[in-house]
Amino acid sequence: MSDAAILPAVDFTPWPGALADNYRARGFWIDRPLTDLLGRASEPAAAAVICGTRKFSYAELDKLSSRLACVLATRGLKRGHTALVQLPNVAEFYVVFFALLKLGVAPVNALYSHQRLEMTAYTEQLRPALMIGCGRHQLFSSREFFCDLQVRYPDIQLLVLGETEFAEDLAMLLEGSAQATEEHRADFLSAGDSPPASIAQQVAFFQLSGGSTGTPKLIPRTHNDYHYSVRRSAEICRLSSETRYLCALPAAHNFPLSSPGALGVFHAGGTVVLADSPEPGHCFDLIARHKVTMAALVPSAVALWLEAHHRLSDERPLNSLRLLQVGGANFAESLARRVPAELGCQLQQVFGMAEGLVNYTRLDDSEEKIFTTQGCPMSAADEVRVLDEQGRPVPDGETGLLYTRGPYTFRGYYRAPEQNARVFDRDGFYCSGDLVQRDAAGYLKVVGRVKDQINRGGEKIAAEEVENLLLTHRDVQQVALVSIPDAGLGEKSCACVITANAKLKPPQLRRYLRELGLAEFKLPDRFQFLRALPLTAVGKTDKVALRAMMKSKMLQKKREES
Ligand code: OOB
Repeated sequence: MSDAAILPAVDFTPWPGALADNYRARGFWIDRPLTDLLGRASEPAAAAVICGTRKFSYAELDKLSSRLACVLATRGLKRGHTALVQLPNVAEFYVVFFALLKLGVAPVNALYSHQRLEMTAYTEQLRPALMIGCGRHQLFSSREFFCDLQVRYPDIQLLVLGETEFAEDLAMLLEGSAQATEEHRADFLSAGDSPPASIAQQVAFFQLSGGSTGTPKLIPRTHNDYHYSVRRSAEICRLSSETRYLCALPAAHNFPLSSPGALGVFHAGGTVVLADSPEPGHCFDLIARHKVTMAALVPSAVALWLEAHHRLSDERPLNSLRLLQVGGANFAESLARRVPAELGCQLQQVFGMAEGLVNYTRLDDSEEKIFTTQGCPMSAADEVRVLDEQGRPVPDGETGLLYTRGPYTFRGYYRAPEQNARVFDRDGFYCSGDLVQRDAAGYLKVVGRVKDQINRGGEKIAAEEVENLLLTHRDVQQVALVSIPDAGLGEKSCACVITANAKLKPPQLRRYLRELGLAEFKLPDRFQFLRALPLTAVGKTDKVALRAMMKSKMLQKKREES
């Protein structure tokens, strides 16, 4: 790869020079591209990914991603471009991811649950040169969605994978590209290549923010920062070539991608076993069949696993499972205690964010630490401040807002100066909006949040995004979206609506949002019609009071029902 080819790059907010030097001097940033992670397996024939009945070795994953990089290069894709990708949990997700990394095209990996509205918003922000979808998804089962987009963005190209009418079959697409791959060798990186260090300082891809604003935000992640977080996570979780990791959460999410996730497993030379969903019957079967040693779940899925496991007679499908990671949302201590006792494996709590900072309980921590905290930062270079509303540090054990900066915590959302001014302080610390307590050893407990977000079983919903959409309905005068407690998911969403139309009913509003193209998980679980919204002293909607009102209404309803 020549130096001239690396000049174009996606813009992002870099780390200040002194910090970057520090991270490099301490060996956190090693100036290697993420494509490196694929090339490390000492056994190229070993299984990298198992997807249904298909098995892909490291050598195959490398070869297929190089060939796809070549096909895309012949279609005009090149370094500095971006791509919007939406694939379910299939091996092609990793083939595409590495192909784009090799080419220097920075992807956003949208969730499979995202619909027209989210995909359009990402397109508007990113202006991708390429969109990759799955023919099984509603959006890509016909050309309609893409043709609409093309009117506004005529240069965007489309690649739909799968076996439907409009889709291209990946195997066929790559067949015959072997010769061309050799010819285009100079256009892309191969696993194990040693490109100029400047590549590693660039944006590799974008993570999605859970968000608390009207539009979803993109998080640029550089090769250096992500490579480090993957290596360090793999070390903390003691991954090896023996690791067989069940990926049952959406593959694009930061947790199953890098904490240590599939990339950590590739780094260690182990095997990723893909599952469509965390549904226990399906997962237990995969665990038993492929002797899975490790899995990552959100708390609501753990509850389902415990329940399903309890119902088994004397089968022991989880025999091979050594470690269960749980993160993404508040995990009740009572459930945490049941994991080792009932599932027979070790528990690790993970408190992380797509923006960067990830905390882990360590494998040799006391049970008390593992059951009652969400771990401590993975890196010695992670700086965490717990501050009160005036920005003053709070004493250990007291509740405050989490601020952080470090070698893998981003420095700014993509092209969002206003939001960046709100969430970063003068020292470049990012405020995650979480309320935490820190103990003397640096372990954190997550006790609440100030960000206007609903955490629905680990899936994040920005209240403002749904509120803004509901306000476009002609019968909605005012609206506030708040969380309500839910036994299964931890939280669900409730839209409190003021309307003059006494005939307005929840199904109409739900249908309205669905027709706007909003992802299903963001549709309010409940609608509550009110005469007025409670206000704070400064006249803003008092969501604390509203949440309390909704909670008591629900309790009352439950009492009436029983
Ligand atoms: C993970 O990432 P995101 O970006 O989907 O969500 C981050 C937010 C955190 O700010 C916090 O509000 C919440 O999700 N969260 C937790 C938690 N882990 C995340 N709240 C309570 N307890 C936990 N253990 O969710 C994520 C990214 C990497 C690894 C793990 C989770």
